[in-house]
Amino acid sequence: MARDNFDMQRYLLNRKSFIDDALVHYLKKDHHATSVLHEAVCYSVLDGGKRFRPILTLAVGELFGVKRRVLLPFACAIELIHCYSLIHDDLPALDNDDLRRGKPSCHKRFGEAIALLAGDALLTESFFIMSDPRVARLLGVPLVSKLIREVSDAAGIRGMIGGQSTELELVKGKVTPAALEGLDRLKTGALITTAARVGAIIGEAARKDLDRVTRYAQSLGLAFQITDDILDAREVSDDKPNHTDIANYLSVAGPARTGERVKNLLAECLREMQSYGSRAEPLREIARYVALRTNGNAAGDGEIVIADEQLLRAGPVAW
Ligand code: GRG
Repeated sequence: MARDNFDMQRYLLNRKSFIDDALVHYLKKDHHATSVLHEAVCYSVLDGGKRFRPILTLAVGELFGVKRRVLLPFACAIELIHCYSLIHDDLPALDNDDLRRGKPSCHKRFGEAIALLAGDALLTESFFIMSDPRVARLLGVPLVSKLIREVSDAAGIRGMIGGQSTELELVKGKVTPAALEGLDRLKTGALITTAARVGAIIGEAARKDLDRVTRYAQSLGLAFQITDDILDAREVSDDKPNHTDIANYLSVAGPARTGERVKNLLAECLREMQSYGSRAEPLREIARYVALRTNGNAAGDGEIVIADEQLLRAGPVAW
């Protein structure tokens, strides 16, 4: 598929700034919560983050002809859920990370109690946004109810939280790549898959299209987590010494199999988008970006290069 006329960098900047403006709007202080809680919420959401999930919602929605502003409440709600998961994941009881998005993590900056509450507030706020009566008037109550159910399913015990709790029970040395895939599909994949599906559901995509988008996003979500593991492996030796205890796809499957798996996942993403022609170019580029973001950035011990000559010729995309 020709890619010469598609400017990915511009596309991402444009969509990111659209999402960022909407997030500022949604996080306006229209309540009586303490200033410090509001500050912690804004600190953890604004000024950082690729906005990968909401951009995915926009890209899929636009594929099915939906206007961006109609997609925004759900795109932003999913980003807030993602931001809450990062705050809680960084807490000492879980990953114990001091840094997030290049600055002190929420609990390092505001203390654990406020970080817990900021995460809780963001999760709840996402449902406040999705259940806004103005959204229901625009999309209709049955559709909104279906979408809220979809997001709850992915964010909760059946999805992200379920995956995270499985990870806590991993027994080092007994983990297989297949078991890790199952876990990653929930922990990271469920929210990414829902971000894509929400765009298709709002666009009233036909069953076969929704299935294609679902398969695309499942492969994308898994590739996202595996490439995150590769990127993470570089940091372990630097400022994340406690991460050496955590099994991930790279540590269990090894560099060669990991690179091969990511390449296959990229191929699956591209295959699912084949029938949409140039209209799906943003989704194809997003998949290429995810799969190839480790190129030239391989983990300390292994050369993991997921070659794609076409993309390398086009130059790296900063996101
Ligand atoms: C503790 C509630 C809770 C959930 C835990 C998804 C998850 C489960 C925690 C997030 C922590 C984490 C490091 C997950 C692995 C992959 C991932 C989601 C990385 C960060 O996502 P990016 O790269 O981050 O989209 P930005 O900063 O760009 O938004």
